[in-house]
Amino acid sequence: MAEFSRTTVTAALIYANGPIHIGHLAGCYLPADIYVRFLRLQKKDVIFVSGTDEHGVPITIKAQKEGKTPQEVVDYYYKEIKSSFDQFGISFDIYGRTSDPVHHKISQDFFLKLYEEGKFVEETTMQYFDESANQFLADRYIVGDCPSCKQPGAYGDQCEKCGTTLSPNELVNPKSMLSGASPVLKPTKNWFLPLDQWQPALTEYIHSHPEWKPNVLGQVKSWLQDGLKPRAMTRDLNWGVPIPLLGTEGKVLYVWFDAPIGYVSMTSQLTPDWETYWKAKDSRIVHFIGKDNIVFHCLIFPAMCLAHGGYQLADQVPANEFMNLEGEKISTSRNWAVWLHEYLVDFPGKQDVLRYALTASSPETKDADFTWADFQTKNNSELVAILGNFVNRAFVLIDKNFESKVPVKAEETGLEDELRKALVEIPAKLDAALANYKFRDALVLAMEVARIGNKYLAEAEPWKIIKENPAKAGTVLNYAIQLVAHASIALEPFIPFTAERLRKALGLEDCSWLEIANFDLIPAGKTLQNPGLLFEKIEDDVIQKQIDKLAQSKSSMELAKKEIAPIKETIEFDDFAKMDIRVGQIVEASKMEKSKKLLKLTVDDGIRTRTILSGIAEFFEPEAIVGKKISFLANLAPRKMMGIDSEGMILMAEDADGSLAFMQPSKEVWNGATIR
Ligand code: B3M
Ligand code: ZN
Repeated sequence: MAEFSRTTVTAALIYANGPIHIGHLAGCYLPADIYVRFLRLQKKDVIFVSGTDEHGVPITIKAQKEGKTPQEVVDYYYKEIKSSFDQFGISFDIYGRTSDPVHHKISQDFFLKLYEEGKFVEETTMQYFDESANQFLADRYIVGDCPSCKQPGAYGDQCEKCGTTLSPNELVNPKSMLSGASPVLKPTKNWFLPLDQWQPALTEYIHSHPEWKPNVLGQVKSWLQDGLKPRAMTRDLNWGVPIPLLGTEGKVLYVWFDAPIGYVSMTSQLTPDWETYWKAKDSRIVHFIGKDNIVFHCLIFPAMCLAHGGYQLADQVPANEFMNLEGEKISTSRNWAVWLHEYLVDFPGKQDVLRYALTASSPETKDADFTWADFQTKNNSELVAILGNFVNRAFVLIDKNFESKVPVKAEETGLEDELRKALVEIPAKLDAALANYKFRDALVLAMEVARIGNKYLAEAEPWKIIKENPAKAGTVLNYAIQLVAHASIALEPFIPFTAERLRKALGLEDCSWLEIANFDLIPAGKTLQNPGLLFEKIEDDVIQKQIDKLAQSKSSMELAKKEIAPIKETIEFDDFAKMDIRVGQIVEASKMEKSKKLLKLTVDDGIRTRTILSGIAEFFEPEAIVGKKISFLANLAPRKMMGIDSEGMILMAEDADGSLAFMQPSKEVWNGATIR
């Protein structure tokens, strides 16, 4: 491997359209952070760059759903996402945003250079257009059946069921996400990057990296095998980086064009030396991403960089597979997720526990599964029982018997040779695992330090020998403290909050990775500050609460899936016109004796008041609905119920859970207004 002078580590720019969950953390941010912390401990020159992706259809769709502007959506989630990352100790050197003017400028310059050098193909193509919304339907604005797996619900850019990358024109039965209507084709001009022309160079690039993970190479090679096609780098949309050319109103750069340039623009906000980190031959670039972003980082962005010239291509793209939750795919829409902001409320101060559990079952080579039971076991049987127990015993015994000062090494117990032998093997192995992006293995190796310590104390039993041979007990505790120090370094990348507490307790504030090679890190006589219990047991009821929370998501989903009644048989307009539906106002309401269901309402219909009996008593208190504007069928033949004439029918919507809602006018209208 070539020698590199510096490393640029990026973690995917997540869309700023929702909060983050454990899948995001496990998929890309945690491994990236572990890797960066490892390099920093080695005193390597490294920068860690990430931020939010604030463009593209995912943002505008969210904005439409929430009745907000795209800017409002990204402003809100940028803050929320950044704060979650901060609290979990994801130690970015810069966390930027693609809506930043600096980013707009750098991506426009990138585009212009390609444009001026004739690297794009301008093409007018027929694109789907929603006539009622007056908008072209790029990417996720269009859904249909996947041409590959035939399943419905595939998006214009990708089928999430089978993973195939698509273009809108390939969808079978396309429908607009905006109106549900079948879209029409309309001509529009866009700029395409002829990926086909870059295929030979990309093939060579990929073949020069046989060390990449099989899951990454697999996807990339299958793309190359299918043959790359030109891909539009612009979109007919009004949210994004404007195309820096005249006469392109209503068009922006494709979000996957500007987003990876975001890594560069964010670097430029971090250091005036930004070009070195991206262009110097001795700079190494590593992209941490999830598996759904592989093609963009391994083929499309490299093609852009080759077309532009001057940029280094990524040396590694250690993409992870997905983290599932309790055996099912994490899903935002189904609320099947563990949200970081909720975890922080439910488990305050326990960020390291989640970091630990997620790393221990990281989806490095295949999809993995997070379960609450496993989380509890990882905490109780490993963090508490091994690391916490070992550290606590060492500090408490030194507090009690040696006035909190590290005792000197004197007579040994006979166990020390084996201990040293076991420890000596760890640094090189740990180094290799981390350098090769094997974070699960690395965590096991780092924990091995604590395991060795725990076993040593259990076998040497200093609490027993302290009476008759304090010097020997002192030796054991000196060894134990050295092991605590080693653990604090080895575990730093994984559980940095705990590691910091340990280093503070030991007074080992500035330490580097290489020191792990010397055994004695803490001199005898040094005063220690007992850090207290590092971890606490997590009880069953706490875990049960989380499981119940998920069960609730599931049951509300099931309710929502409750069958939607089929549409009734077609009627003529005349049939509809026979119904006289009006706006009225409830002026009185009371319970009907002997009826659980019925309320007796007096409704002002604009002409007079009339009595309507309505089966809504289970859902509304009479006092609460007096004064409400409602819709009712005014010309329904009167019906006698429980001795009272009911003159009409209140219109109600029935929700998935069976609850009812009044149909109310969206603005104040007069009583008696007709509804048609
Ligand atoms: N925003 C997709 C995602 O959040 C996209 C990543 C961009 S990385 C340059 O998964
Ligand atoms: Zn499919």
